[in-house]
Amino acid sequence: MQITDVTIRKMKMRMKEPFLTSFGTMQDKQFLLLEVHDELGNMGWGESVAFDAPWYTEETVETNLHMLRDFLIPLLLGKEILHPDRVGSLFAPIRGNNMAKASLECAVWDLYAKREGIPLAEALGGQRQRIEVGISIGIQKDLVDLTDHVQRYLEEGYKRIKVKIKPGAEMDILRGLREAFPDVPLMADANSAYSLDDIDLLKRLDKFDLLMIEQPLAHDDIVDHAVLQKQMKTPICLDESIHSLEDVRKAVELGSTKVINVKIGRVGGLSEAKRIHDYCMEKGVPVWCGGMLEAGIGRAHNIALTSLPNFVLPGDTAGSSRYWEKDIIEPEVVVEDGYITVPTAPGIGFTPDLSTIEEFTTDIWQYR
Ligand code: OSB
Ligand code: MG
Repeated sequence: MQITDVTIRKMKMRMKEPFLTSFGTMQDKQFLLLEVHDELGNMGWGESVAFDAPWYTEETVETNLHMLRDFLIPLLLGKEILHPDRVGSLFAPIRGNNMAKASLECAVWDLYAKREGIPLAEALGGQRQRIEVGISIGIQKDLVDLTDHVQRYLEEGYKRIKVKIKPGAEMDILRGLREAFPDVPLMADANSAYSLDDIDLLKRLDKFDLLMIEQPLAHDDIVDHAVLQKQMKTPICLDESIHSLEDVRKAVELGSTKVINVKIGRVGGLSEAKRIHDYCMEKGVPVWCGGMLEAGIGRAHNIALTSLPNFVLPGDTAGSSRYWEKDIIEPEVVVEDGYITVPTAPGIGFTPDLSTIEEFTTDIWQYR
């Protein structure tokens, strides 16, 4: 197949509720949507998960635009592509910028699956008909508010609760939640807010019987996490530190992590995500699919990936209504009894809702 043209849309969508983490607050979400076409008139969609500001990784909406326009799209246009797994090698001369690469690679995967007439999940080797989902709850005003949120999401069926923590806002929160919900699968995500100076405090979190603690230490560390893991019972899960299969291999060999949060954008695309999945499965390391507050297109790619067999823990891919008044796909992503049904239509299996997409588009560029 050949990619003959690419459209980039800059989008702005307001989330129903602001999302607070140890690194900041998000509510008005700006992101890029990509549409690729082939020589036969097929179409594929991708969504960049880069945020406005470089507080999660160094990429932003603007750096993605620059990379796509000046490097990645020119490398892709007009090339004969036998399989989406080959897109990564076309991008190999460009260092880093994984979210930009992933947005385009995911669009090629969608297009490829549509061309083959099969669901994206099947194209990736997925086997599940439905996936189990959890929810990630941002930092709230107080414990009462947080407890209300947890209660509501449990009633909606979510299978696992993740809460954000930061220094000084962890002990009381986790103790309070454990008292209110003694048996709920619970985990905490620190988004790199601690250091080894906090090791005594982190060790005391063991008593809350958490499923795991996500990225407690620096965003670029795998060495200190190994030191911490040796002294903590709670499994450490790496998020920010993982950008490739090589990162996973080193972290697993060092003993820095017992669980991997796979985010398609952070690792540069679905092909690398699948390689990480396969390696972890062989090593007996469970994985789950993280989230980046995606709109429907990104969410659809996450669902397809999560259908692979070693995604054995509930991911952060919540239903559309958790984030948006109106999502950009039809039908919207629905969570029932804690599960999302993996679509069976070709490609991502959801239809982009063009009028809603237009409503939230603030800029548009075309390349051919
Ligand atoms: O660390 O997993 C994270 C949101 C934005 C940036 C980083 C993270 C998150 C989440 C929310 O935890 C996941 C989601 O609901 O999409
Ligand atoms: Mg995280």
